[in-house]
Amino acid sequence: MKSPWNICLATPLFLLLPIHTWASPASEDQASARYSNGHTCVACVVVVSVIEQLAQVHNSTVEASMERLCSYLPEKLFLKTTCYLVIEIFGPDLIKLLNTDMNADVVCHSLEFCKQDPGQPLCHLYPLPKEAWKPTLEKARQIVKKSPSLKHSRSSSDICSLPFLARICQRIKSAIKNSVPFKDVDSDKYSVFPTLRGYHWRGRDCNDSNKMAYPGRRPVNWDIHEDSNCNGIWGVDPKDGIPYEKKFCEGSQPRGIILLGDSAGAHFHISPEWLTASQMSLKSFISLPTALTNELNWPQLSGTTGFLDSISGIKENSIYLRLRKRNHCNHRDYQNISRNGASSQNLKKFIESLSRNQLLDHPAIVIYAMIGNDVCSRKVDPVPEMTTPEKLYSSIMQTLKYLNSHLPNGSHVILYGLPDGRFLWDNLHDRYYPLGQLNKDVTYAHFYSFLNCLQVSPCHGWMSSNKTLRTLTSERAKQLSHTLKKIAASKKFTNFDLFYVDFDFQEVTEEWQKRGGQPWQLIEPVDGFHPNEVALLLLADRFWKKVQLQWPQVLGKENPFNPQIEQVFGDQGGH
Ligand SMILES: *[C@@H]1O[C@H](CO)[C@@H](O)[C@H](O)[C@H]1NC(C)=O
Ligand SMILES: *[C@@H]1O[C@H](CO)[C@@H](O)[C@H](O)[C@H]1NC(C)=O
Ligand SMILES: *[C@@H]1O[C@H](CO)[C@@H](O)[C@H](O)[C@H]1NC(C)=O
Ligand SMILES: *[C@@H]1O[C@H](CO)[C@@H](O)[C@H](O)[C@H]1NC(C)=O
Ligand SMILES: CC(=O)N[C@H]1CO[C@H](CO)[C@@H](O)[C@@H]1O
Repeated sequence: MKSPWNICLATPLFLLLPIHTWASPASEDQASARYSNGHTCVACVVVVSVIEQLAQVHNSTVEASMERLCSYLPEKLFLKTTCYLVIEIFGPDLIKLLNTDMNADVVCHSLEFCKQDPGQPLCHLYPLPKEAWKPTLEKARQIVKKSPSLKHSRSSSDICSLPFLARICQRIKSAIKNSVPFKDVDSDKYSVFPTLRGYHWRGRDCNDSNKMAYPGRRPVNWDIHEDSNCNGIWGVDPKDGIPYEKKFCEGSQPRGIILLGDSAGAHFHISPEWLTASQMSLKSFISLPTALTNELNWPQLSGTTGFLDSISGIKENSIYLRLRKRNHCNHRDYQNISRNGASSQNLKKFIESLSRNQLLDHPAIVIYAMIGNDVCSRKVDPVPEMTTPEKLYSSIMQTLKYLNSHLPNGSHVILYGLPDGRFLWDNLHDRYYPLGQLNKDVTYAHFYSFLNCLQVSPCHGWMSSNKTLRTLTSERAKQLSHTLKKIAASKKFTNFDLFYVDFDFQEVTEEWQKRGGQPWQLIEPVDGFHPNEVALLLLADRFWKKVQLQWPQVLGKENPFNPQIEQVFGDQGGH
């Protein structure tokens, strides 16, 4: 759930090695150097594996395989250019090493992308080579030493510091910055630009020259002249002179949906095609530039605020789309306030980006879903890092007070519990990891232990072969869920009512199995951690059904004018 790790792992391209250096969150702990080294190592092993496997799949030379990888990458964000540059730098070493049958672990250690610190264990993804590790590595080092290629690799832990690449890094950074025109993404809340936390994250702004027009507000003057709430309904019915907004929406109790979530809520996803040599083609990387500018989240497809039809072929819709279907006056009224790495403890740092005016706006449904980071950490001993029930209690009360002073009266807040993440290990540990499928040599158990060894796992507690630890993590998650449940049952707030729902992955798994699926198919294959799109949509479905049954007032009534709205306004201008 921590973004830099994720971004690095996402990169069957060298270019992205540098990205973590500016995508890092503010975690300034002392181990952050090791953390960053860990990412570099993961990225190196992934990239070298992909090159090696492309050569195997196409029965080609290492050189041809590097060329092939670069040729698949899009031009955008200088991905292709950088790829060619990087093979220029590292290609000669890679060719020699891979031609002497060194595997990705050995290659990355000999190029010093991976380092074994004194007193630390040796971290490797693949099973250790048959001959002893030390002589093999020594042999590899000799090969690299004799190599005519640049001496840069000695300090390659941050590729951006290579003189050669510094300029490119700069250009990529500014390219990313410049793709957010006009508006400052931090101060401004709605946007007409899809990524960099634009409308993939919140309802699209409908009038850029009017700051007072935004999704979710109560209409100004019944939107006779313009669409002040961006729901696509405005103007006057020429037949009777009644404003459409009044005719169709008055008394329909419009409401928005706001998610306070973590990377699961934002729908974190690394496409397995980016690292599966056997399926790799030009098409594989089309979505990469967009994904990178969204911090590898796909909120437009997420379970809560997603608005695109799912590509997974599943018919369930996001909660936003359901609310919109129920009452077309809710069109565009969604906000994700989700962050990779978010937890109850750091939510206060970004909850201010929630945008709701108590006096001017419609009520909102706020879903609080911090489903992992309170018990997940990458540390060797994750237990002391976990949020305690006491700490959770006080930070949730703070959050709720904040919400009470920002949400319009009549809002609803729903607290999600934490899942029991033991399903990860139980369903994945003996399955092959994407990089291990070709040669049947790397399972998720290997992958997890590689991440734990490097201390970059998004959730050491659950992604671990240590059963005691997995159980401890689940126990803490259960205590935290219990705390949330207790708060929901006992606390009252003036501007919203408060509910609790379990994060019941078991139910979702059962539903999926009823449809003929397997539990492992609900987990993101590359990170082996996040619920995938299907899981998120099934969860949204469970959520919707529970709420409809127990607290129908949260969802509001079906708007009888929906067919007329469709007739007059069509698709209401997109989301
Ligand atoms: C792979 O390529 C080599 C040399 O081009 C050739 O001798 C060999 O038969 C090929 N193997 C397969 C499985 O195609
Ligand atoms: C956008 O807002 C401006 C300023 O309020 C207004 O003059 C204009 O008509 C609006 N445009 C549309 C398309 O509603
Ligand atoms: C909020 O609305 C409820 C009715 O929905 C009303 O009883 C209550 O007085 C309102 N509270 C405030 C602070 O306006
Ligand atoms: C397993 O985890 C527990 C709890 O963190 C720890 O006390 C124990 O030493 C671990 N066992 C091994 C073999 O690492
Ligand atoms: C929490 C969070 O990241 N919210 C973002 C949602 O999107 C807006 C812009 O569209 C950002 O400014 C927020 O930071």
